[in-house]
Amino acid sequence: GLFSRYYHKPARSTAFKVLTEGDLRHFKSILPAETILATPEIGGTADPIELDGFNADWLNKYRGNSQLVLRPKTTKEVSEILKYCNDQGIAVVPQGGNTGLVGGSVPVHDEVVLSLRNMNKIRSYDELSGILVCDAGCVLEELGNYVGERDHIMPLDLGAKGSCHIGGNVAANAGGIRFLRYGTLHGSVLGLEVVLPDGTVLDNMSTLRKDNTGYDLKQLFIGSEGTLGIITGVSIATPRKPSSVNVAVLGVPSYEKVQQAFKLARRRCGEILSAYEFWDASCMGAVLKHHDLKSPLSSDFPFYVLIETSGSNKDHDDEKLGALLEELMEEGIVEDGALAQDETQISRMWSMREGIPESLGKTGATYKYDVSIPIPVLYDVVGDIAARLEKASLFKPEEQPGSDHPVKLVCGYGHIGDGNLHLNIVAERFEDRVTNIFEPFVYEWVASHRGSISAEHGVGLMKRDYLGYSKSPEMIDYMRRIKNLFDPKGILNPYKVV
Ligand code: FAD
Ligand code: 2HG
Ligand code: ZN
Repeated sequence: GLFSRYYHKPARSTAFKVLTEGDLRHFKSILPAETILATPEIGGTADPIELDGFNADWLNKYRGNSQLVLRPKTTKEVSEILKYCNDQGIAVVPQGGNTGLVGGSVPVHDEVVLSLRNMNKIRSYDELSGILVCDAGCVLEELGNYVGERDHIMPLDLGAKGSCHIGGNVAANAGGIRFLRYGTLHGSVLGLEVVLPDGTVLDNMSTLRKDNTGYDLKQLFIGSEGTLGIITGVSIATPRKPSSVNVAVLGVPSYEKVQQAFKLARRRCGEILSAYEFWDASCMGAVLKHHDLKSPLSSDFPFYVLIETSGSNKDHDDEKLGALLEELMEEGIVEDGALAQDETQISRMWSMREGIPESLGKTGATYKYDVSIPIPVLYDVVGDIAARLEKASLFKPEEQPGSDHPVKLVCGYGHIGDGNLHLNIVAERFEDRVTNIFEPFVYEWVASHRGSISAEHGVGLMKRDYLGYSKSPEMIDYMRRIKNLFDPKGILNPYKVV
C-alpha cells in the first residue's frame, strides 16, 4: 500500500464500486432529500466543504475523501441503504459523533459515510429498573440530562459527551471516567438493534438483566467499531443517581505515591470510590494554559490525582473521605489537597481532568497511545519515550520557546484505577521522523509487559497493523472469520480493525 506522510493509508480496494449518478438516484428514491449530502462529482449539489466535517477526524490526523453522506432517520432506511450497498459492492463507514481517536470513524478513501445523527429519539424509559431504550444517534450528554431528571445517571461518562453518540460509544466499547464504578458496556448494555450489511435487522433489544438463551450475539457488536453491523438502537441499564458526591484534587510528589494513595483510597473508601484519575505536570500546564481554570492547590506538583466518591449518605461519605485525606497527608503520600465545596467546584475539578485532550490539541498535533499495563510500571513508558525523543534530538523537556525541537510535550494521564494510561506526544505537526521514534516501540514496550495496545479507544485504522502485539494469530484468525461471516463482501468500515 501507499504510505502517507505519517500514517499507513492502505491502497483503495478495487473490489469497491466507484459511486455513480445512478447510485445517487437510488439513494434519493429511498431517503428524504435533506438527509443526503452529495458533491457534484457524483451528480449532487453539496459544496465539498460541507463534507469536511465527515471526512476529517477529531484529531485532524486522518482524512478521507467521501463524496456522499447519508443521514437516515429510521432503521428501515439504514437497512435499505446497506442492502443496496452490499448488492452493489459500495463501501460504507458508519459514523456517530466522530470523536473517535483511532481513525475509525472517517473514510479512508471514498466510502459512503452513514451518519446516525438523525436517529436520536428516546424509545422508552423505565424508572423502576432504570432501563433506557433509545436510538443509536442520541448524544451521550443529552441522555445524561434525560435520565438525570429522573434521578438516574448514565453508566458511562467521558470528555466527548457533548458530541459522542451512545451508538458510537457501544461500537467503540468506550470506557471513560465511570468505568471504575459501573464497569464495562459489556455489562450495562442489555440489548442492541443492529442492521447487518445485507440489510437484515437483528432485533436483540432485550430489556432483561438476565438472559442465558445461548450465545450472546450483542457482545460481538460491542467494540466492533462498525465492522460487523450498524447499531441503530441501544438498550442500557442506568444506575440510580448517588445522593452524595465528593470530589478532591490531590498534589502528589511521585508516581510511587500515586499508587500508594490508590491503595489507601480503596482500603478506606472502597465501597464509595467512584473515580481515581491522574495526570502529570505537563498535562496540568496545558490545561491551565488553554482553559479558564485555576489550580485548586497552593503550588505545582509532579502528579495530580482526582478522587471521587459517590454514596447515599453524605455524613458517612464526608467522614470517610475526610479521614482518608488526613491520613494521606500525615503519611506524606500527598502534599496538598483540595476538597470541592459545592457543585461548581466539583465540575471545575472534573473539567480540569476532562479538558486535557482538548488543551493538548490546542498545543499541537497530538499522537495518542491508549494502553493497559500493570499499574506499577504504567508510567515508565512516558519517561522511556521522552528519553528516546531526546536522544534523537527531537525533544527537550522544559524547553524555552523559540527553539527548534519539533516535539513540545510528552505526557501521561488517565484512568489509573483501571490500569489505563493515555500517553500523549504533542508535536508541531504529524511527520514520519517523529512517528518513527515511538512506533512500533510503544507497542513492543506494551507487549513486553503483556499489556494491551488499546485499552479503550479501539483499533480503527491506527492500530490495524499492530493487533499482533496484543492478540495471538489464532485469535486474529477467528476475528477475521467472524468478520467474513457477518460481512462477506467486506463493505462495512473497510481497512479497519482486522
Ligand atoms: P465515532 O467516533 O463516530 O465512531 C467510533 C467508531 O464506531 C468508528 O469505528 C465508527 O465507524 C463506529 N460507529 C459509530 N457509530 C456507530 C453505529 N451506530 N454503529 C456501528 N458503528 C458505529 N474513549 C473512551 O473510551 N474513554 C474516554 O474517556 C474517552 N474520552 C474522550 C475524550 C475526548 C475529548 C475525545 C475526543 C474522545 C474520547 N474518547 C474516549 C474516544 C471515543 O471512543 C469516544 O469519544 C466515543 O466512544 C466515540 O463515540 P462517537 O459517537 O463519536 O463515535
Ligand atoms: C480521556 O480519558 C480520553 O481523556 C482521551 O480517553 C485520552 O486523548 C487521549 O489520549
Ligand atoms: Zn480515557
